[in-house]
Amino acid sequence: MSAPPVAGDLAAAAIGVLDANWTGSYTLPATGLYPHQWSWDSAFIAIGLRHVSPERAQRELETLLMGQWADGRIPQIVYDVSRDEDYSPGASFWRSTQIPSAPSIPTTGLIQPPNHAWAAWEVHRADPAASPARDFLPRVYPRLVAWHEYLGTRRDRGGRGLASVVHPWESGMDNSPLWDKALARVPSTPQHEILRPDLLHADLSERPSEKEYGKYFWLAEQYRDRECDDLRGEDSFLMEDPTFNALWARSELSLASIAEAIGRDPAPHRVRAAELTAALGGLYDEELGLFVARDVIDDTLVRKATISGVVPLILPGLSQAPAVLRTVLGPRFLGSRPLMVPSYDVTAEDFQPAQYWRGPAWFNMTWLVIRGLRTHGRDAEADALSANLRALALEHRFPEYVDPWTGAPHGTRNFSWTAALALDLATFHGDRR
Ligand code: 2M8
Repeated sequence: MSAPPVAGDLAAAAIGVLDANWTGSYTLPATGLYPHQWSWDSAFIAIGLRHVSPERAQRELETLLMGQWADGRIPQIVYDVSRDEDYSPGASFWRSTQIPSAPSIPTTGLIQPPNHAWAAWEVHRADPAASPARDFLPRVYPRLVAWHEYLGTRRDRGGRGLASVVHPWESGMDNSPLWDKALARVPSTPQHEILRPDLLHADLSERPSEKEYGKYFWLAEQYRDRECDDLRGEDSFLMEDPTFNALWARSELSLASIAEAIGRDPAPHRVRAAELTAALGGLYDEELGLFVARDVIDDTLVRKATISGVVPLILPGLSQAPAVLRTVLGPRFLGSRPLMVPSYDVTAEDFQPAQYWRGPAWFNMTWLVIRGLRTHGRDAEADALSANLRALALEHRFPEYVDPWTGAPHGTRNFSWTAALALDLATFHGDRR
């Protein structure tokens, strides 16, 4: 099956970015700021790449899976050691190859949100004839099952059937206001020198602060020093995040489809998806009308309205969907008439329209909200967001994130998931299902 036609200029420009960032076996998130392979970036990238070359999209995911650990975890970053000076913390910080359960390729010990099985299924669907020829699904299925098993066995630290993240980086939303209270307990004095090569590529005002970086390094050191073993040592940061767990549930539904396609039993995956969807109810905040994070260490809910709390809309059969739809369309988010979905409640006192995960609109999160709106029959709103996302991506050279109202670009440019997801929305079967 050949890829469907996509809107001319945008498709050409997006493919240009993906080609420029392609290393031959995976795609860099951005050539300067992010010089290695990132986990959830690669899954979003594969969702766009499938329209250009399903084989390349398969390769993207399979290269990432080469970094999988024996315990099933898919690491946050798979390092290119030739560029170890260009990003910190690098391979020399993690020393993962000295850990028995880690692979021979250097990686971080942390993880990122589990959108991979969802991406694998979308990649397969883009070319259902060629995919079996390469045995794509039978090859990735056991690895994706092991990944989800890792989450279920090693990361259900709260005992409520949800996975916890042990570091803000694991959420993908590094300095989200959801982590502020928990981070207040974390020292900002790591042993390791805090290097900031990221500041060569983005202004400090658009990146986490020095103090936040101190805490990130401190937490990373603690985890590294216990050989990234989840079952030993104490956690200083342990949070249940709505988007992380919603992506896990969505990916379980995709694992069910994959299982069915290769003659395996889909039922356990459907059961787990339903259990996760039900368990998310424990993060629901009735008053705010969305999901919030739980601090597992002091067993409190962090009652802040962030985009993470509306992403569970990607789940069919979400009982809270009517209220969450009202919230995302209301004054805290789309009711303020932004061009894309702000990452944080625009009515909050500490909302910042240009500061990383504390207000700006992100292309991956807006793409997830578009999918959520379509899942619950809100096509008109999804169409409007999709049009804005595509226009802003092209106009500003595929920025990392934008001011929600003006669309002013921030962070790095020629950012891969922005290109991939804009490309996905520009294709017929990317935006409508
Ligand atoms: C950002 O996170 C990295 C650490 O993983 C960083 O700030 O250096 C986040 O936006 C994250 O979601 C993303 O996966 C990563 C690479 O694009 O960059």
